[in-house]
Amino acid sequence: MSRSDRLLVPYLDFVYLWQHPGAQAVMTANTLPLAEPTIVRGACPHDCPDTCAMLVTVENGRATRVAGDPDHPFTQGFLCTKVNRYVERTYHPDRLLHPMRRVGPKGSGRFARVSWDEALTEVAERLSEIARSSDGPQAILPYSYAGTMGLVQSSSLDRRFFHLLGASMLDRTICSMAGTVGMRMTLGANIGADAEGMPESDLVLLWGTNTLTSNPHLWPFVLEARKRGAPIITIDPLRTRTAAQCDEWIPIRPGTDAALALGMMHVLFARGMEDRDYLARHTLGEDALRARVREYPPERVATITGLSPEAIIDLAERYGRARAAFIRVNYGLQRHAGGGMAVRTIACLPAVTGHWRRAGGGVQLSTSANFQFNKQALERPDLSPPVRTINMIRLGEALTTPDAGVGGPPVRALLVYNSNPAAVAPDRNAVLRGLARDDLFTVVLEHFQTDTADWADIVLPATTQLEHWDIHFAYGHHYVNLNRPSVAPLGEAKPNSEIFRLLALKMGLPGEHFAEDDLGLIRQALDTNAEKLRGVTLEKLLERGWVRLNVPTPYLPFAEGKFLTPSGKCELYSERMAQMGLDPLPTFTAPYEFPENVPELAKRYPLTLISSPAHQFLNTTFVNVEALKRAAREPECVLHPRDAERRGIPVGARVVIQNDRGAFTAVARVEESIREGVVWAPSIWWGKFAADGANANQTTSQRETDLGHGPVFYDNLVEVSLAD
Ligand SMILES: Nc1nc2c(c(=O)[nH]1)N[C@H]1C(S)=C(S)[C@@H](COP(=O)(O)OP(=O)(O)OC[C@H]3O[C@@H](n4cnc5c(=O)[nH]c(N)nc54)[C@H](O)[C@@H]3O)O[C@H]1N2
Ligand SMILES: Nc1nc2c(c(=O)[nH]1)N[C@H]1C(S)=C(S)[C@@H](COP(=O)(O)OP(=O)(O)OC[C@H]3O[C@@H](n4cnc5c(=O)[nH]c(N)nc54)[C@H](O)[C@@H]3O)O[C@H]1N2
Ligand SMILES: [Mo]
Repeated sequence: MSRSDRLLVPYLDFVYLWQHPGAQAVMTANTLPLAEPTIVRGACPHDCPDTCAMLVTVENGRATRVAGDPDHPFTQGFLCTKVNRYVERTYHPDRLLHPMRRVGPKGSGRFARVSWDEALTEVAERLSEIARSSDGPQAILPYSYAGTMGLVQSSSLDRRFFHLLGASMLDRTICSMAGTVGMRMTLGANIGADAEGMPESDLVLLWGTNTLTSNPHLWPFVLEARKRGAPIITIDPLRTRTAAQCDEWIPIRPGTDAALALGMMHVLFARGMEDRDYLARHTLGEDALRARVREYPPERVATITGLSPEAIIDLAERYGRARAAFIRVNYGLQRHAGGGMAVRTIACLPAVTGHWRRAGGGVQLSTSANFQFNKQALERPDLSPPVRTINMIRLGEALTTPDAGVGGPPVRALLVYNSNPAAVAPDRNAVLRGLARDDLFTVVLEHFQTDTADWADIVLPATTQLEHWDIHFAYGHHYVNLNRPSVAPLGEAKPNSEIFRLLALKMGLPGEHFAEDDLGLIRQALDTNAEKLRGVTLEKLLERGWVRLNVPTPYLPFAEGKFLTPSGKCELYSERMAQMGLDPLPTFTAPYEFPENVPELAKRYPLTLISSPAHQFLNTTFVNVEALKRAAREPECVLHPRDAERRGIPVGARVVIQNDRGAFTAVARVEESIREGVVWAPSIWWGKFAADGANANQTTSQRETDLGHGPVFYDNLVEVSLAD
């Protein structure tokens, strides 16, 4: 059997299986157990820029190995620490395999098995009752994020279901919106330089990103650039494992990146290092920007950023001398009050120096806006009546003090899928108070009994990526990936799409909106005239697993200007921001909890807590995979030796990290790998795995960023003290 035949067999099986749902047992028994191992092409579903092409080995109907596709230009044949454990995660003894109904008090985690029919009937009845009540359907709130980034399992029939119901909308802001809007205001869309051009770069800035942890498949491109002579610099308050591998670490104070970028532009203009031709042709507001950056001389920027004036000048000069500097920003640096402005300000740099002209030059936060799938057809927003929108980062408020925040009826039903809000949402104490409400009906679609599932009334078992179809965009490269199922659903698990199909049927919603099967939905996503999707067909995806967007390699989006803003220029000055009542020019916006601006608070809580991703976890996914949990040891925090000494905290001591919002405990590590005044708590732990049941989000706030209504997870003052 050729390799492609071996790829085809499970595909045909599953086409058949999906068209004949009752045939599952027969199919599994008769056709899947091929004598020789079969390799099925899949895609990693996780919320990560890399969206890997995965090869799944199946033997006797069981997945035995996952590997990176060596042919995929970005994945390059390897998977990360976490996804290498995907088989272990899939067959984990704790997988949820059948629907369950709560039998103990709320939050007790006591459940009893029920049939799908019982579970769906109960959900349908409760939702119908709420929709008919005087509170109306807006008392129902979906809560989902990117547990899987596949379009079919994250934003297709689920959306249609809630739209037809007239449920409240959810503003999905928890990660990327501040930076996304910052990019839109400046470049016109959240797109940027192509990682595949990075080898041509002569200077790489990893700015607010822990590449080796959060975007590891970029690393080979970083190394290639370095091999050809480019210095690699990390700008981060922590000397992360990435910073440790770089040529230089610039330990900036949290939340001050815009000031650094303004200071760099000050030096660039003062030294005449700008590209006048690029500025004249392709930007709007050059004179206003020149005037603005005059307010940010290196001495002032040094005070704000905690760096020396020399370091700022040196960085600016190196940036100015480079011909094609590649700035990789990521979402870490935008989790502060001024996150949108910070990303926007950094995004002005390559227009000042004209680096966009050359391969390897420019800035990348994301590539996602290039993937212009037909989302209208998939999600059908037109089916919804006008309804309120609730910001997902303010779930605590929405559940506990509806009048103070969102207005409208109280939230009486919460349907959670692809997310674990009881652990990931800020101000966890408020969230848990909300989830504990006896009058709240909570349904959780999950793989595992997470912190959130513990609060459910009904738990529904969902399939993993090995068990369902999907199609994927990416936010760190330019390839569409297809995911084929490689094994039959475990136990009674069902894909999210199927669960919403069945629920719609139970509730008597118009069947025509739920008629397509999952492959039909994939076809719909691809059914578009969008230029960049030209040539990306299901046939090619089935054959190869992935297809490059219709863009050159490397893709130079702004080599000749053609920005996607209203003016068609890089908007150094943004009229749209002026209309929003914001500063139309790049500026430094201090964090909410910037010590010198809040001296009283800073006296009690002098340290800034950064709770960015642990290497072994993907948000809260994989925390329950034994090997990874063991590698991450236990909830820890890293303190600078002087901060530890001042508090009498020895290495290995158990400490309490707290502020007025809440507290959690961790074991102290004391290292020079962090700026003084900053604490790092690798995250996101499941509360239930911690001795005190708490995690870092006990201390984070529900406040919003300047742009995009995003979260401010790292804009967070705390004190650390010895636990008794
Ligand atoms: N292993 C792993 N990979 C992941 C994830 C995960 O949980 N685990 N999460 C995925 C998700 S959802 C996302 S959004 C991406 C996030 O990708 P990244 O943004 O790369 O990840 P973070 O670790 O959140 O942030 C990167 C770094 O920003 C630094 N930082 C914090 N505040 C500031 C600041 O004000 N200025 C500067 N310059 N640096 C700052 C932190 O110290 C951290 O080292 O990663 C994805 N990849
Ligand atoms: N303190 C702090 N908090 C943070 C962050 C931080 O850095 N610090 N990072 C923030 C960021 S960037 C993000 S993106 C959010 C992430 O928050 P979430 O999107 O909630 O991410 P996860 O915690 O990984 O939870 C995803 C859940 O979806 C489930 N899941 C996966 N696939 C499927 C499926 O096909 N069907 C169903 N029904 N379920 C599925 C997984 O089992 C998992 O429990 O967290 C945010 N919270
Ligand atoms: Mo994220």
